[in-house]
Amino acid sequence: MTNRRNFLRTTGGMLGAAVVSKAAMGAVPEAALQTSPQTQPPLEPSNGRPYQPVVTLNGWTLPWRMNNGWKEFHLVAEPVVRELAPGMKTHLWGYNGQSPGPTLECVEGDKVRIFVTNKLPEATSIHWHGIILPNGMDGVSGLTQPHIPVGKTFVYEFVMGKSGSFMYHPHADEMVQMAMGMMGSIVVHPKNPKFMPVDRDFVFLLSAFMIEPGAYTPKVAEMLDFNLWTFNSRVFPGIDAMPVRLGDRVRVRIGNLTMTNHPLHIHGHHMEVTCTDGGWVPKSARWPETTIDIGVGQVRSFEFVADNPGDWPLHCHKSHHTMNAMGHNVPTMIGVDHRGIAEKIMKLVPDYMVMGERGMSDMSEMEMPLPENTLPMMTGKGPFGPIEMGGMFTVFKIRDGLARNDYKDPGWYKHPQGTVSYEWTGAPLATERAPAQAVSAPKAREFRAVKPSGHSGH
Ligand SMILES: [Cu+2]
Repeated sequence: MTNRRNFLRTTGGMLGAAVVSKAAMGAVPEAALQTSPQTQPPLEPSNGRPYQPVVTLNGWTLPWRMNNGWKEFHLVAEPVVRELAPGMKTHLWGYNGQSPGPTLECVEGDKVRIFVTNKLPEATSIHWHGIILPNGMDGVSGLTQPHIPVGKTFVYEFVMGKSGSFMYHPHADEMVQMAMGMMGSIVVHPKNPKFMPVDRDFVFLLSAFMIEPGAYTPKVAEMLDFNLWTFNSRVFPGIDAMPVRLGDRVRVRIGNLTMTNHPLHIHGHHMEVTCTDGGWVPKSARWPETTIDIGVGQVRSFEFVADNPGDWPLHCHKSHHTMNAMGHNVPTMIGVDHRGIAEKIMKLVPDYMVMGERGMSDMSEMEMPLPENTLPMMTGKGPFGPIEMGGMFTVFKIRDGLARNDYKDPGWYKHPQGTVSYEWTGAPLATERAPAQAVSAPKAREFRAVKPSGHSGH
């Protein structure tokens, strides 16, 4: 996929090996590589302080090595191919084979040394978003350091001072490099593993792309009109489900590197924001929510107790953000009877299809020829039929009896008898409506202002 002759590789199957030990002391550590877009199992720490590792949704954690008390990571900025969902591959820029890059996991107080090698066609740098560090390690090219030229490796050294969830992204030609998918998560675990413990801990980033139907590369100059809204550069149905054991305390850490806010909504549970990228929220300051708005450049971590079994969505509540590539100039055709017109057009264009006359649900089932490398607008199949979603949508699969570290998809929920919405098959229900008023002219029907009758006649 990419030219990486200078680096030894680890493959997806070898990621359990946490220590990159082959590189000689004093040399640059190996750059681990991941090409699978599937969620990788948590990377148990094999050295340093213990912690409960996170699971990166449709991603992975970067292995490290210990070197004289320093935790050493190696990030490689490079062009990557990312599958957004089965049926669509995109040409992005990322780190170590994927966009977003791997999650960096540390413990409060860790001394980290991060090697950053630039294999992009232009200069770059990395900003450690939310981490408090010496100014010269902040990664702002031109301001706090020279750009990392093409082909060169720079070293960042600092202490991960405060536990929480953070991000990393370029601070060089940011508009292009972030629009091309360059970003990653940083999780710093508390020194005391008993502080705010959870059973399942997920992390992912929000990003957005404008990729014209049939194209492979995002339009980097786009500002508002994105058509693919992603969790970790994946769209539903390509976003993995989050399996959760009944009764687990669950934490989800979400960072937003798009150009708009995203109100993330969960079903079946109440959650509380327990951490921001500024720090932990004191218990007395939390309140229950079902939707939390994640602003641009923010990280929010929420927690809930998974006490309600089932398949429960987690999705952005901006409805356009749960769609895949859609044309934004589609007129609303609801209620328009265009049977006669369709017949005439079909004489000229035999494949012509009329859309939207009864809503857009047809889109999720229709076998319409799409341009190559383009996903249907609404998709995903559930146990009861089409789910009619895309973009920022996934499901917590809360089940009794999962093993502690079991992240395998348990399949669809089997509802206990009598707990699923059902069709009314009894006698037709009489509908009482207000009696229609006799109105003579149609124009009077649409805009009728009724003035309050005053008492002036008395
Ligand atoms: Cu959204």
